[in-house]
Amino acid sequence: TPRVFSGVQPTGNLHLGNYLGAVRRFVAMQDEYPCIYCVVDLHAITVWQDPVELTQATHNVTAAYLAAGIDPKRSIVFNQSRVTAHAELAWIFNCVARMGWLNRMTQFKEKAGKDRENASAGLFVYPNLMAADILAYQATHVPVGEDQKQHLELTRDIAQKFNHDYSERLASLGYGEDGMFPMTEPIIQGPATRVMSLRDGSKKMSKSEASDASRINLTDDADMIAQKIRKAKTDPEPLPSELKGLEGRAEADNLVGIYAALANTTKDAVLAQYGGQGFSAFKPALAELAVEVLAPMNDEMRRLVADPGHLDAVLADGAARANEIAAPILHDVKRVVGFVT
Ligand code: AQP
Repeated sequence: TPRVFSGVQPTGNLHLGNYLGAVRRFVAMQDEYPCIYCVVDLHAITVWQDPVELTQATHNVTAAYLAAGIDPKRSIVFNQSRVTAHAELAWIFNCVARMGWLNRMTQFKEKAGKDRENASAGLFVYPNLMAADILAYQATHVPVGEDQKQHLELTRDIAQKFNHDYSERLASLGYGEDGMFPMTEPIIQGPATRVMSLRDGSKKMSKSEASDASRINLTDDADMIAQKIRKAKTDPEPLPSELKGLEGRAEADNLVGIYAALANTTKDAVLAQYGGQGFSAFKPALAELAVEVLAPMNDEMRRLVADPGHLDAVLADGAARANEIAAPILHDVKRVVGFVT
C-alpha cells in the first residue's frame, strides 16, 4: 500500500528552500496518499541544539506545516522522539548498514567539515535513522529536496540488505519474495528542488548559513522579503527567452526557478514571459509574487505559534496515530531478527 513519509529538522527558521523543495510538496501529496509528516528532533541533535531553542523550533516547524496547508486531521503530524520505533529501528539499521556506505555520504562530509574527529557519532549514522524513519512505516514515497537523494539511495540499500539477509526467516514467517521493506521512491519534482543561496549561486540555501541575506525565511515580513530579493546577486545580462540561455548563470537560473515554483508553473513559461527583460523588471515581479504567496503563511504561522498548547495537542495526537502504524511493524522486525518479544 502506498504511503508518504517525510520530515524537516527543527534546527532554526524554515526558509524558502525547505518550503519549495519539501513542505509545498507535502501539502500537494495529501490529495493522493496517506501522509506522515514528522518534525525530526532526533536528527536535529546530531549537532548541538540549545534545549529552549529546540522546543521553540519544534513548535515553529509544526506551525509552518499547518500554515502551509498540511491538514493534521488527514495527515499525521508529530515529533520524532515521541515514537520510539524510530530510535529502535535505527539501532537495528546501524547493524545492517556498512561503514563503507556511510563513508560515502556527502552530507556528513559537508556538515562535519575538517574537524571530523569532533563530529558526533550521531551525525555519522544520521542516514540510518532516516532510513528507520521511513521504513518504520513501510513508506513507499518520500518527497524531498535534491540534497537528500543520496540518503534515499542508502535507505533502499538498507531495505534491500535487510530483506536479503533475513530472506529465509522472512519466508518462514509468511513474507513474499519482496521481503518486508519496500524500495522507497524519492519524489524530487518541480522547478525548485535545489534552491540556492541568494548571495552565492553555487551554495544551497540553508538554515545554518551565517548570512541571513542568503535566504528568505518563512518568518520574514513583506519588506524583508522584498529587500532580500532586491539585493540578491545577479549578473548584468537580461533574462534569456529559452532554458538553454540559463546555463552558466546560476543566480539567474535560481531566481527563475523560484519564480516558477511560486507561480506553480515551469521555468520555460517564466522565460516566455520575462525573456529579454532585465533584473530591474524581474526582481520586483518576483518580490511581489513571493510576498503574495508567503505573507498569508507568515500571518498564520504567527497566529499558531502564539498558541503552543494547540501545537502540542496536534503533535500528541499525531504521535499516537504514528505509533499505531509503526509499533506493529517494529514488532514484526523484532521477530524477524530473532529477538524474544
Ligand atoms: N535549498 C534547498 N532547496 C530545496 N530543498 C531543500 N531542502 C533543504 N534545503 C533545500 C529540503 O528541505 C527538507 C528539510 O530539510 P532539513 O530540515 O532536514 O535539513 P537540511 O536539508 O539540512 O536543510 P538546511 O536548510 O540546509 O538545514 P541545515 O542548514 O540545518 O543543514 C529536505 O527535504 C531537504 O531536501
